[in-house]
Amino acid sequence: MSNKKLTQKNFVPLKKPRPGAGLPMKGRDIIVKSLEREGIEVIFGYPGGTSMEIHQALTLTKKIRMVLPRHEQGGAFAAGGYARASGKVGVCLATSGPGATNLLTGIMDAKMDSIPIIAITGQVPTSVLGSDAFQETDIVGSTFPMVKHSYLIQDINDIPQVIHEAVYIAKTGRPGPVVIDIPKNIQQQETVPAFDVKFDVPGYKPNLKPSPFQIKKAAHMIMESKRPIIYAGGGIVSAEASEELRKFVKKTGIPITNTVMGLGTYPMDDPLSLHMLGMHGAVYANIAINQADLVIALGVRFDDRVTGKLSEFCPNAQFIHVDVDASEIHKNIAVDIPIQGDVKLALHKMNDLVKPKKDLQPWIKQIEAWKKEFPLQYTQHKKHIVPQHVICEVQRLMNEDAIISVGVGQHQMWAEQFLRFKKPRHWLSSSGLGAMGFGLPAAMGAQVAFPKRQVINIEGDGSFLMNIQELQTLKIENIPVKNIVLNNAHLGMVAQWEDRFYKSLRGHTYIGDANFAEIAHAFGIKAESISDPKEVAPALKRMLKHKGSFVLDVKYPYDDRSRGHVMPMIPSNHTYLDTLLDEKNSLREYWKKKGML
Ligand SMILES: Cc1ncc(C[n+]2csc(CCOP(=O)(O)OP(=O)(O)O)c2C)c(N)n1
Repeated sequence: MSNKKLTQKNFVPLKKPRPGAGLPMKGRDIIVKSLEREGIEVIFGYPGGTSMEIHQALTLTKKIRMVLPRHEQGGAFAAGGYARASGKVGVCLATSGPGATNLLTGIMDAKMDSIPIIAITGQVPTSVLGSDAFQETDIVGSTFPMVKHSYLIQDINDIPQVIHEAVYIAKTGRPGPVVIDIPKNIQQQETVPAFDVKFDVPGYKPNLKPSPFQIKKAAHMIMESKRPIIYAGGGIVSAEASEELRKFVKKTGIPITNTVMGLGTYPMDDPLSLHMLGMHGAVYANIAINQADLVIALGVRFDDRVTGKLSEFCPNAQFIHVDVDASEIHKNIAVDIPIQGDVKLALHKMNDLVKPKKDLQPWIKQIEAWKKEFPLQYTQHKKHIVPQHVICEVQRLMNEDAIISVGVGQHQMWAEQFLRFKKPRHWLSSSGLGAMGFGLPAAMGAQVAFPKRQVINIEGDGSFLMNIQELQTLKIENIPVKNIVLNNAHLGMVAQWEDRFYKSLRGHTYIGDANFAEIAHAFGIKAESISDPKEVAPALKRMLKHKGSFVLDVKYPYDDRSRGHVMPMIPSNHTYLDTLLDEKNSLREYWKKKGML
C-alpha cells in the first residue's frame, strides 16, 4: 500500500465507490492482492522496465513465492510444468517487448497441450500505446492465435475482475493459456479497489454435462462391439478422470492405449494397457486400434502423429468421441457418437450403464499375441551406453511418485516407450508443440510444486542447451531437479530422419561434444560425466541420493543404423502397415512374407 500523497493525476476513482470500501492501493499492489485471492502460490517472473512495479509489489507479499528464471521462456515453461504436475494454474510474468515475446513458445506449448497458465506482461504506458514506444510489442495481438483468452487492462478498476476471470477461464472447460497485458501507468495509478468480484462472462459457459441420450447410445454400442479399444489422452488428466477410466476398463475389460499426453492415466504395467500408440508407439497398439471395430476416444484430438494417414485410420471402426471442447468433435474424424462434455462425468455415467463384456476373449488373446510378437525392445552394447537402457534403469531406480520431464527428440520417444507410468501428472512432455528446451524449466516448475518429490529431467544435449541457463535458477533457488543429459553430440531425431529419408546427409545436425558436467560445475551444481555402460546404475544411484540438483552427462555415440533409431516408426502420413520394424522390413512386408497379407 502506498503512503504517497495522492495527486489528481494518478488517482483513479473507483467506478462505483462504496463508502468505507477501504484505503487506496496502487495498481501493482492490486495485481498482487488479486493473485493472492485467487490462490496463486508461485510466479515465475523476469523483471524489466514495464513490469518492475509488479516485482516491487511482489517483494512485499509472503503468500506468493517468486522464482526468477534466467530467461522468460524458462519462466513460461516452468509455469506450464507447475500446472502439469499440480493441476493448479501456473503463472509467469515478463516485461514488455522482448520479455513478452520470449514467453511465446511457452504460451503456445500450453495452448497445444491444454495447460492452464496465465502470462502477465508489463506494457508501455497507455499514453504511448500504439506509437512504437521503446519495448512496445502488441502482445495481445501477437498471441491472439495462441491463447484461450487475453486482456489489455486499460482501467485500474478492472484489475481484480480481469484476474478473477483469467484464472477461471484458464482452468475450466478445456484448460489453456490466458494473457494479461498491463500498461505501466495502470500499475502506478491508485484507486480504492473492489475485490469482491463475480465471474460474469455471458460468452463463456462451458457445457460440462454430457447428453444422457448419447451416453446411453454409447453404452449400447460398447456392449455390441467385438473388438473395442479405448484411446485415452490428456483430456483424462485435465478432467482428473483417471479413477473413472480405471473403473471403466476394470468393469468392461476393454484394452486401452494412450496418447503421449495420456500416459499414466491408466497403469502401464496392467495387462490391458497397450501403452502408447502413434508414430513411435507400440506396434501392438497401432495394430489393435486399426483392427478394432469400436474406438472409444476419450479426451483426445486425433492428432496426425496418432492417426498417420487419416483416410486409412481405423478403416473398420465405429467411433465414440468424448471431449469437453465441441470444436474437437468431428474435426479430424467424423464420429458415430459424439459426446460433448466433461469426460469424468461421461465416464461416471457410462460406468453405471456398461456391464462386463464376456465376449472379449478372442480379441484379448489376439492382442496378447501381438504384444509377444512385437515387443518394445533395444539392443544392449558392451562398450558404449545405450540410451534406452539408461531410461529403463531410471524406471527401476526412481521413486514410485517421481515426476519425469523430457526435452524433444529421440530421448523423449524412448522415455515414452520404456517408462511405465502408473498415475497421471507424473509425466511432463511438450507433446503438441514439441518444443525443445522444455525439459529443464518444466521440471523446475514441477519441483517448485512438489519440493519433496523426485523430479527427473531427461533431455537430449540439443534440448538441454536451449534452456541451460535455468541451471542457475536451480542452484540459487535450491530446486533439486535431477538432470540426465543423453548426450550424443547430435540433434538425434533430425539425424534419424536424415538417415531414413535423406541418405544420411547431415544437414547441420552434428552439434559437437560438450562436457555438461563441467558446465554444471560452473553453476555450482554437482555433476558427473559417464560413458561406460557399467557406470549407468551406480551413477544414477549417486544422482538420486544427492540432496540438491544434479547433472548426469551421459555420453553415447549417435548410431545411424536402426538400433540407434527410435523404432518402431510409422513415417508421416502413412498407415500402421507401413510401420518400419527394422532396417529393411515394414509391417506390410513382414506380414506378406508370412502370408498374412
Ligand atoms: C525449438 C525447437 N527447434 C527445433 C526442433 C526440431 N527438432 C525436433 S527433435 C530435434 C533434435 C533434438 O536433439 P536432442 O535434444 O539432442 O535430442 P535427441 O534427438 O538427440 O535425443 C530437433 C532439432 C524442435 N522440436 N524444437
